Amino acid sequence: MGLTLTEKILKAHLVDGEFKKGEEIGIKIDQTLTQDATGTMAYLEFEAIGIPRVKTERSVAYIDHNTLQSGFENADDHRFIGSIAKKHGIYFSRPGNGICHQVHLERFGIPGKTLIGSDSHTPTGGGIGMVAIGAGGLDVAVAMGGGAYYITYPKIVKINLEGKLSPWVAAKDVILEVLSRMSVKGGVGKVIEYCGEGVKTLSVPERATITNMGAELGATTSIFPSDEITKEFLKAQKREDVWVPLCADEDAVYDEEININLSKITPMAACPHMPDNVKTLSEIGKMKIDQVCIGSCTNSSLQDMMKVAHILKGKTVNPDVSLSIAPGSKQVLNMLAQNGALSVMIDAGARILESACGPCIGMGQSPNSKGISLRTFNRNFEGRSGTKDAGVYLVSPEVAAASAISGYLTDPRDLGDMPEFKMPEEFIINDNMIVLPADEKDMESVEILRGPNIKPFPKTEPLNDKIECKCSLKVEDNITTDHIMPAGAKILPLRSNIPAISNHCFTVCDEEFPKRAKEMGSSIIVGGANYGQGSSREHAALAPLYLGVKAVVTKSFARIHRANLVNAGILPLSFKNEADYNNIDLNDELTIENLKECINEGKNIIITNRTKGIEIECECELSERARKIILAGGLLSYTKEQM
Ligand code: MIC
Ligand code: SF4
Repeated sequence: MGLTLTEKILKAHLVDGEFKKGEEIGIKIDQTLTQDATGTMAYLEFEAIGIPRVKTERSVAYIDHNTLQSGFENADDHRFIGSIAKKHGIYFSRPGNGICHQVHLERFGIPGKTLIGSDSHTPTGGGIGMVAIGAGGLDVAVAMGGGAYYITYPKIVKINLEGKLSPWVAAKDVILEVLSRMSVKGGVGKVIEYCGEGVKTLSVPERATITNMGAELGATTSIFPSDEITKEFLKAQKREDVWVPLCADEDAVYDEEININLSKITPMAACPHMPDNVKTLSEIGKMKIDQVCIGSCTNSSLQDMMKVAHILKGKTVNPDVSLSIAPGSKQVLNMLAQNGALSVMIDAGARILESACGPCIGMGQSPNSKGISLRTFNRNFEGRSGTKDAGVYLVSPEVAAASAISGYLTDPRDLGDMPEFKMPEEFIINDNMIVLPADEKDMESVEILRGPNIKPFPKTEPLNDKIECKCSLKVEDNITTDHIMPAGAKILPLRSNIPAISNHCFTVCDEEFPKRAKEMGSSIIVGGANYGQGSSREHAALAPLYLGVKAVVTKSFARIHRANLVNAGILPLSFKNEADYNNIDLNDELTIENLKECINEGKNIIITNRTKGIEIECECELSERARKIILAGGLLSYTKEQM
């Protein structure tokens, strides 16, 4: 029986477990990446593990999220990360060099290699045939130290692409189509593999847009084959030597198959407030807009920017619209500067932003009250833009640019003939914003520069046999990590300070939660389905840990967040019977007993609701390794125990 591409790469990296569907497998990690908003914590954890030099083939620390430096905190974090990278063998991508996923694809990604990153959009690397997975900072720290990364052997979904996209229809529309079919929880436990003739019609940046936004499906990752198009891209990056051809075996067996005819796709938008709330532009109809933001790790490649420049050429941004553009990397920005496209954008009235995440994570450019904002980004969760009542629509760069001119949601197909956008034969290569680590012999002398806002990892303790506490919060389905641990310009500078950031935990849902949880001392949270979807931020587990949360009981979890809860030593419990969601309310008194026995023997766990006088059965599916982590009180304690 043949293997899928994902299986081939996973098998070649297997270091622990049985290579069987549904089993937990440990894979060797070749490369890691971190960004600054999750990086400080990841490097504090790496320090705590105590390994002097990274054991990966390549580890890169990017600065791209917290670039709005309205106080000393972010700059201190950048300096800390720069110094720790230098000491421990990590490449350091300085602020200004670009968004981690865009730069990693350009300069470091290698087909057939494994990559984990402390950012949920790490699957961007699947665009060149890597198995690239988003993970919590602690998992990345362990992988930097040479430890395996553990996943459940995924189900593999084949998306068979036929035909070719029509003019003005974009890769963004392809992933929006996939989202509308599979939903934001349809990818949990799965890897999405793109196959078929249509693959050959898509460039590397287009493939990367699609794998990037596979994160919004909840998928473990997404991957394209490595073919002649991948080779040309790497050649233009002067990295042809790392190319290898890779594809699935002809007789590979998939768990699911989906057919998509590219020629039938039309321009679409994900409507507020979920990436799977997808409608065609004609379904949405005429809609006046206030803002357009172009950029983010999903759509900030040179190809995207050239299409935008073409549409803006000789025009003026509509007087009622604010247009911002953030090219994804220094390479992209520099090429736009050299070929004149940047001048076209400036001339049209675009507000050019630095090559960073920016508005995507609420770092500036929050829309006006009740504003309608079209964004080429990947997430439109309520409030993420920084304006709670704004309506954010996720669209392609083509739709975004055309609408910025007209002032209304506009179908770019109305623009007439689309010129051909060719990939350059050579990108401008200048890695002068990547600082190399110190040589091994000089490591000792590198001083780690710590700012006053950088506080240690919160204390954990081994699992108690009995939990007796109240329910401190009850939330509904599809709670995102942006609800649990909001981002934005005001809160992001506290990412290195868990005691301070925990005061903002869940405040989007309930202003009183941090105070209440602290007063309760220990507590349990109740959630709905797909709890913790979205980002990889382990702060969404570390802040509850700091606030005394012992267990989270839900209908179901998103993958990375569940792993982060286990890593933090918080019990992830699922209602055996979903209807029991209705049997726990805020402030109910709850007891769980015999925990150690239940965890050790894989038995279901009974929550006694003393307020209502009922018993609720919960499942706690944990691998052998996850059980040990929970019993030890989290991955950090477990890793130290192992050493
Ligand atoms: C995001 O897009 O939500 C982020 C900000 O990049 C996060 C990481 C973080 O919260 O720092 C992600 O996607 O993992
Ligand atoms: Fe940055 Fe937005 Fe991409 Fe997250 S999704 S890495 S915030 S650009």
